[in-house]
Amino acid sequence: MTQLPKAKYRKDYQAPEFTITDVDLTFNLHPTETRVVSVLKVVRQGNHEKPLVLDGEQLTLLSIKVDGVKVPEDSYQCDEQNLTLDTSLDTFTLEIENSVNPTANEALEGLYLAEDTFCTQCEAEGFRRITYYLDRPDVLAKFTTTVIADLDKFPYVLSNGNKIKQAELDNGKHLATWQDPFPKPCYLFALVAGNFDVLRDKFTTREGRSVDLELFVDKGNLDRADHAMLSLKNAMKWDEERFDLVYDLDIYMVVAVDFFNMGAMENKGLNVFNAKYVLANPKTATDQDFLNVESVIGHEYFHNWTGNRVTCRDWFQLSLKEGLTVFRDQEFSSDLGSRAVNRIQDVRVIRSHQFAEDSGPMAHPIRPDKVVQMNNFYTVTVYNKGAEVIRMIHTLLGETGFQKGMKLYFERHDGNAVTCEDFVKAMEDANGQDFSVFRHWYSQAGTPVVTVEESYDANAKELTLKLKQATASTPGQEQKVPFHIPVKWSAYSEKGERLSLGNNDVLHLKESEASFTFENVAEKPILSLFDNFSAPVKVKRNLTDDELRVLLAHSEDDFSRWDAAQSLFTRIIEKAISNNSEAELSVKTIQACQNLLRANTDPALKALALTLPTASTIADGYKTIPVEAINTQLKSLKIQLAEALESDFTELLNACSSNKPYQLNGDDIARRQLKQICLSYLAELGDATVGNLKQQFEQADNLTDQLGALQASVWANNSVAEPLLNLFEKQWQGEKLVMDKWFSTQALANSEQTVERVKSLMTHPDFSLKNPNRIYSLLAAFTQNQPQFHRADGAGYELIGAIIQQLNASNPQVASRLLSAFVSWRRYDENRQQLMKKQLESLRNLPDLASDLFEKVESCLTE
Ligand code: B3K
Ligand code: ZN
Repeated sequence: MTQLPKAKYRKDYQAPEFTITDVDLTFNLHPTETRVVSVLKVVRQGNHEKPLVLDGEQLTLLSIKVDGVKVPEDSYQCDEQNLTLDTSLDTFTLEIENSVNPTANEALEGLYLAEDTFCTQCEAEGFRRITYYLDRPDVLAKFTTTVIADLDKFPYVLSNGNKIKQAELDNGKHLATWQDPFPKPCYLFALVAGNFDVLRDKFTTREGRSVDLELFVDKGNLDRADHAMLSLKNAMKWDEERFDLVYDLDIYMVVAVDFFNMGAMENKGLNVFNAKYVLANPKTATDQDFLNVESVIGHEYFHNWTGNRVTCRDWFQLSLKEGLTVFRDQEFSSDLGSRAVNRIQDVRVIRSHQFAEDSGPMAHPIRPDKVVQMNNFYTVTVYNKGAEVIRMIHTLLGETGFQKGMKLYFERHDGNAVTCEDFVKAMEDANGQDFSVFRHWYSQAGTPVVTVEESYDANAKELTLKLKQATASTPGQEQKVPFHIPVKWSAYSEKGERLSLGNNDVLHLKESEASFTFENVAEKPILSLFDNFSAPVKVKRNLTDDELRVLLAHSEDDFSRWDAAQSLFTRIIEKAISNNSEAELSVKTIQACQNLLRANTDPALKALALTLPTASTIADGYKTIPVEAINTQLKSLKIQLAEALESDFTELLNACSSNKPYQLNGDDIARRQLKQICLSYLAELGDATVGNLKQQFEQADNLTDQLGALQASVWANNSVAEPLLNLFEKQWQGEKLVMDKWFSTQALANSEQTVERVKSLMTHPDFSLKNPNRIYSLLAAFTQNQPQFHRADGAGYELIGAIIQQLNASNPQVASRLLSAFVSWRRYDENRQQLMKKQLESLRNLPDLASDLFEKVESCLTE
């Protein structure tokens, strides 16, 4: 690092001085010296005679020509970040030749070669590692791309758009030329070259146009590609039906690769996917994997309109495409599967991860104001809280109003690079609404806390509800103004009958405090508030346990039923921690759980309601996180529930186990999920369940059941754990994606041996520090193991700290993800704080600290 990385501010946005209208790229692929020739049509936008400043990093410049004439060396400057060309021309053709080294590229950003596949990743700012360019999303150009490669090793050479030419060349090479008719920013550029098996299909749009669908997978993996293809066709159809959006090219390609930093990438017409979000068959993928494939395939497809056709003006606007597209993929999964289950899982992500981000030193609004390294802002805040904000707009406008807003948004902005403000404005204008208070969700970070006070006047038959909101300060935002918080509600009698108190089912809290009065209320009602998690807030409210049990049994909102169970469990744990006593499970709560298990309710909802809150969700309620106490109490509560409900669990386990062959459908998924919960409770009762676990492991015809038995036994420290781990390893060695689950299962075990075990697993033949999936499955999983990562002797911190140092040089993006585990360091006790701080400080002292890590370390250590 020659200079310290610098922050960029949203307020400093300036339109580009130049734009590029057409790009003609030629790649001569070579493992260590790929040549890139780029011919750009450049047009001046500003009035002044400013130089043209292109972005470029880690490139070797070979030549530069303007309008066909070589530029003399004194007319341009080239440093580590920019190529600056002095010119007074307003329109000209710029031809640049440079080379890159794809083999040396372990950061997996730009053009890289990994396991015999050339692949690119350009979002956010990776295109500048391919060639010199205006690497910003508000420069939209038409791309034509020619790729030349060895025919033998790389029979498929792909890029965006339609293939307009292909030819065999001398010396064993071949070429293909691709043309993308839609102007796009360079972050949507993609190139792939390799040898694949291809699954082909077609989709006919509602206009009757036929689209070729091609799915490229590693040789031998065709039997794992069907589900992704089916999901793609479902997504295309769903987007037509629900959002009135039709696909626009004649071909849609998806390539699955093994080396990828994230989940997938929505490059125009050529998605690149992490193989774990494509490959799935019952033996090698769990039910959750199948659902993830559907959701990520959907997500990337939906970007074609929300992201690609209408893109972001600058990277501060990332949530414009990500929040909206997550909302769309959530709705897709909910329309195709169980709405309640999807909603609950989405809320779990917010509560376990987003709330923590909002209360730490990296807290940022869904539209950040300040960024050092953009890759650090692909966060649960921008994505998932961003989707919650879109969902609130949907709640305010209803489906019809929301779709009216979407229509206007596309009418106004198709083909442009725009801002979050443009989106909100379209929603407002299409519906004649005023969102001035609502906009604060875009500008303010932090999680609002809503305090609820209720009073019932039996004489006047009046219920008064007083709501207050407050949001703690976050870095750079001392004072907060009130948010517009939609509060969806329903009301019940003590017996659980639904009461109707007026016809408005959403209250609007727009000030720091507001009162709502309900008249003609015959008896004191139990209000179910924030039904369907209608706003991403924390709620402080004094419901009695009896009232919570009524909501658990009777709320018509499945989310609220689940939430009531979570509140009951959280209370038990918090009480035990504050009294320094054992968790106390009351007879009435046992009864309530038993009633739920015996009720005629969706088995998946039963499973979710009986899943205890995560350690990180509980931790969120504390200023200083009591690591040991949380985990001791969670364990004790789990054992007590297992003992109290043993016969119900056993009965349900048997009822849910079937001899029918595996099928992927909602009912069977739900049944397997409930079975797994029963098994995980029963496993806590010691070796009594050994038979069940071993039996299920051995007889399973699918990975969901097999892995379920393995996890239950390992996490309950059962005596069959080691034998099953060995069997699993023997069966799946070499199957990388399956072995990832074997790594995670061990990394998540709450055992004093886990740190040592993780260290020794790093030498396993299936592990590699070069592959992000392996790092996530073993090391990132380990950081989620609260008691073991946060071991009081610091062994967990040392292990991960050392890995981050190592990855700083090779793959800073992945290193930065691991660093997230240290970001909340001030929330721990003094001893742990010192140990975590030590790791942060030694990172800060690294001579070549990557900007990704620099940004997080600095914000962590700032007083
Ligand atoms: N847009 C990509 C994420 C790119 C991340 C760059 N560090 C995937 C997605 O959200 O669809
Ligand atoms: Zn996305």
